[in-house]
Amino acid sequence: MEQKILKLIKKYNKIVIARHTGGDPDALGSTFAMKEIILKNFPKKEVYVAGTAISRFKFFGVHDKITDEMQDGALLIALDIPDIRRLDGVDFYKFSDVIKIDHHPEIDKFSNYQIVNEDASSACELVARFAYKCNLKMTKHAAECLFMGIVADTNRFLFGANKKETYQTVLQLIEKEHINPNELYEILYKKPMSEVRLEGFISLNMKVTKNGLGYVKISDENLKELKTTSASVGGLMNNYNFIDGLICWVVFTEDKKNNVIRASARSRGVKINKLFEQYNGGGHVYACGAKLNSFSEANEIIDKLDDLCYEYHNNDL
Ligand SMILES: [Mn+2]
Repeated sequence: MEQKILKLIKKYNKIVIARHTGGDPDALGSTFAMKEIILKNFPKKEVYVAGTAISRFKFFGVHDKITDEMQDGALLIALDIPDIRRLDGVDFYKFSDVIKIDHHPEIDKFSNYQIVNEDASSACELVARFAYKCNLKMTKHAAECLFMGIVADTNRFLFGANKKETYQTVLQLIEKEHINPNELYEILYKKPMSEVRLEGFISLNMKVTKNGLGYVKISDENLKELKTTSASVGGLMNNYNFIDGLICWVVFTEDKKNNVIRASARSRGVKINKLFEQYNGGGHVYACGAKLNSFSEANEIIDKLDDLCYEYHNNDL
């Protein structure tokens, strides 16, 4: 498949690379690295990166404003995205061909040229493996982007920590591209005090059911007091892992600007993606999100997640 994908990339002069809405380091890292790799190897191509800019992650690169002209008859490379609906900044139906490289459970099969590997740590790992397998030249900055995506999606090698392919990929990035992980960690993990206080708020206010579900609701008023926004919650979710008695945790945050309640959930064993798909959301088996209409929908999710936790314990015993 790698060779087929490379052939398709070679065929097109105009290429747009896109990822899921709410860009995270894996989504940003994979798209910008892919752009640089293509340009390094095929400098004459026009390559654009779609998506809303994420101010915190300027390091990765500058997004392009995608016009009809850029999309018409062009090749779309969709990275870190399992469904058409959540593609950020492109009109899927304008493109002539689509390549998909992703590590989420598949939702839409929208490409015949795809690498979908749920066992991979990240889209960045898959892009790195693709590049090395095809003997493509890499840039140092592309390697840095890829490293950061792997680090972020594995939460510094906590998730999927037994997979040797992830370490092999990182070793290649360090050996061949001479990246310096220490410098990159600062870009990923330096955070404002307001975020630390938000983390404290979640810790203090998390209610835990006897089935091991933790949940917190954060109102707009709370966010104002904490001098932060609903967008900050997602990045903190992984911090509640490895807590005794907690197997699933969910945070609901009021997003007044968009008039939704953002739900973000993580799990250490209970499969939660199907439930979130029912609420117009989704994600990974153990890491999901959704945008809800109200806190009463949040209460429904709390009840259903608690049931899942109950079932999980009782199947396990
Ligand atoms: Mn990812």
